[in-house]
Amino acid sequence: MPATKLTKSSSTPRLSESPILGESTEAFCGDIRRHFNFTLGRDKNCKSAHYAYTALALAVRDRLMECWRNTQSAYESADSRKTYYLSLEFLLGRALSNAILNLGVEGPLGTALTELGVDLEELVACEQDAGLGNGGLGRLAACFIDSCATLQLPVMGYGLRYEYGMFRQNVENGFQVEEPDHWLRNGHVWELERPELTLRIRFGGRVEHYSEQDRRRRVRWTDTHDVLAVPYDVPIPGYRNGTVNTLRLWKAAATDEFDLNEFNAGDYAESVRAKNLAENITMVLYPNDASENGKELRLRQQYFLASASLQDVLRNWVLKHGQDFTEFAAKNSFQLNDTHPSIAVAELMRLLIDEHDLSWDQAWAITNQTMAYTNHTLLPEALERWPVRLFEQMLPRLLEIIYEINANFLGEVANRWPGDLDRLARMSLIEEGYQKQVRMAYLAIVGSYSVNGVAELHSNLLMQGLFRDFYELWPERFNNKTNGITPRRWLASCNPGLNALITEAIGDGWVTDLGQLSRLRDFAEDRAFRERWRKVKQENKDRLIDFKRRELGLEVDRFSMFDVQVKRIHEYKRQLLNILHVIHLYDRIKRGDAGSDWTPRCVIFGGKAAPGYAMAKLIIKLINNVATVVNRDPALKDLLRVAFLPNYRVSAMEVICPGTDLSEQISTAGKEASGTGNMKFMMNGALTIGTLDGANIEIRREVGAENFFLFGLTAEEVEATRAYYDPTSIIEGNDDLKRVMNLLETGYFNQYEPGIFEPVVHSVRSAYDPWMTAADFASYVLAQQQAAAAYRDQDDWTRMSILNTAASGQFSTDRTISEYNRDIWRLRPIPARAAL
Ligand code: 26Q
Repeated sequence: MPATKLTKSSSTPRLSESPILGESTEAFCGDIRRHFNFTLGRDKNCKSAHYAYTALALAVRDRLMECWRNTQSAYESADSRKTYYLSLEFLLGRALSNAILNLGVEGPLGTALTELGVDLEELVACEQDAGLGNGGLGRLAACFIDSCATLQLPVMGYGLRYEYGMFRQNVENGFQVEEPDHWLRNGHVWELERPELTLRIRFGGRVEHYSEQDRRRRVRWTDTHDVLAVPYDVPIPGYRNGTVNTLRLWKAAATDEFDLNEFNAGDYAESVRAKNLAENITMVLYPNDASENGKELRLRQQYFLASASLQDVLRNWVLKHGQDFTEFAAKNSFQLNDTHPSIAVAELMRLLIDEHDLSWDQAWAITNQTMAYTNHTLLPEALERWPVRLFEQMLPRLLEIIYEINANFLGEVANRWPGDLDRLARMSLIEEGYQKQVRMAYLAIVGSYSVNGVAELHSNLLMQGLFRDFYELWPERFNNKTNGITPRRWLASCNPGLNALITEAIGDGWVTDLGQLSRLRDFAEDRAFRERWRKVKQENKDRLIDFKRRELGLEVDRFSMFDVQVKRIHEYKRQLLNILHVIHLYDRIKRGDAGSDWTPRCVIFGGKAAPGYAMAKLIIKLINNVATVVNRDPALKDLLRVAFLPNYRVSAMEVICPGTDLSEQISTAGKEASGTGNMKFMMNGALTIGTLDGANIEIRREVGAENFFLFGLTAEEVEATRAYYDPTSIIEGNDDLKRVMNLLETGYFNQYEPGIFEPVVHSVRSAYDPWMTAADFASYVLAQQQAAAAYRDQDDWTRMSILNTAASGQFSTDRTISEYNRDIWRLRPIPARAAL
């Protein structure tokens, strides 16, 4: 009997006919019970919340499946243009509450859970964060695909399914200690393995050139060591619109040949080694977020993602259109999330030429009309370069192609600027020197029709600085797309109190049209509304206090100003400047300078340091040592508290940003490309203290200078000051800073750990301090005083808080994605519809 007969006794196969799932309380109750009892095989003796979570997640997932199928079939029959977002990182966080919100089933589901006697919040907390990213760039990718689904755009994400995500951070004796994040250990209900779509990725080997009877030159890449790419699909629901898009994550698996060939030859150990080498590719996320580290395995990951994703797209193309690629560029585009997947430029050329028989010129025209590149950093140390030698060994055919792209490109440059040899050397895709290297950013620019930065200042600095030569050659390629955040996760879901209050005031249209928040401006003038707003903020602060108590055992005054800096730990972000200010506050209290008008503060830090970044780790240690001294001093009780929250992650930010009063965005001007944490705080009604850097500039413009605490040198002033920067005389000339440095230099915060903070002190005193911490200290202290004074007038502070939320409409990724779509992708929205 054929398997398809299993469902219904009919002569036509009916297996794929799916029942419509109800969204009533009864339907949810029944399904959650069924999953608990039958899918998971649990009974009343099972006390673990984990299984209740899984049963609930499966019931919610069932409801996504139907929309998922309908969306894909709508895309299929529209035969529309599509975009593929290629990223080594998707920092998704938790999926359950987001799915519930986007499906719009909180009502019946809530009642069902009450009937079943389980607590939704407790179950939500059972889910491990999907930490498949480092920070801003990875979270941006997650917000982007949320907005694409909400805007019903046919966009698919392609990434890697790391076995271990971002490491877990513990703090021991003030030091960061990393622990592996085995996030899949208890199973992962939000993915579907698609083994039937497995692809083969080649590495190593050698290249043969030969001619066939038709005398066309052909290329054979042989003797390769192949790895399989197995896709896992994750559903990405839009907001209450029936659309569910796909995020496809690749897992590396060894081919059978490994086992057979080597095993038959009798070298068992060698065969296992080879198998491991293959499966290592997607074992772990690289945990550095700002410096390239040149590891061979990282290049393997990048090529693995690029090749698998492109092969997947080309396979679907050929299924539909055969080998006719005339319409390919009209129907497809690829957005490269930084240079990490930029080897895709060369890989698309290889696939089109070697596997699909196109000429060089045809292939180049397609590549150049389908690739688009987003840059996320100005730091020169973060620009990816790979040794030519590594390419020769790992990807010999791709190196040939890169050389040919470079030869053609340099021809174009020479034509435009005859005789300008310096320019040729500057712009070459190959950096000459003791060890030749491929410049990946240049490969991405040359291969793309669009190059963008992520905030206005950042895009301008790219055009005037880092990519100036390329901007002169192709000004039309360059554009700005200021980042955003999804208001579903970062307001509607993480801040239920504010969500309800805003919705009561202006209706719920803001969730998909965030500009409507501007209607809150009028409410800022309404005293009763302000009182309610303040109450919600206080409840959110109490939630944050609970979180701190749970994670840290720290008690704080619920009325103190919550002053928060959470982000990756990096010198350019200047957590050091913040802690210097904390030491200054401590010093003022101790010297009796805390009068009756003192504003009590709780200064909260959180963030991970790259495991190999010694200075960043030392800054964590300094924060913790200062916290110990401050928090145990009874003279400071309720005037000042300091907390380092360990293991900062997406789900922590969902509790932190609603409970924050003051948002610290204090990078050295010109260094933070955009920032997105700044937007999360603003949207949740925090005020910002910040420099004119990244998107801070646009935030300040939107909310008005009078509602933003500005300090510090501008990007231009930073560069102009460098040549004669003299921190020693700045310290000498500023009594506050002098006293702070003295406490540090006399080992006040490290009495039993002599000398450990010397590198920190040295960096502040260095004339070559790239981050110019001392230069901005005085104006930072002043801005902090203004913030403290403003906070004392709670009613007026609340007015400014409302104005911040009201002005945050620009910073929705719905706006960002609409701009990507208008200027770069040019996709038509496709409403999901039920399959016939
Ligand atoms: C590169 C090579 C080898 C290993 C790792 C890396 C690597 C990985 C991640 C380099 C950089 C990153 C991440 C960068 C990042 O998160 N940048 C941030 O992007 C945000 C979104 O655009 C901006 O808001 C931030 O300003 C920017 O710092």
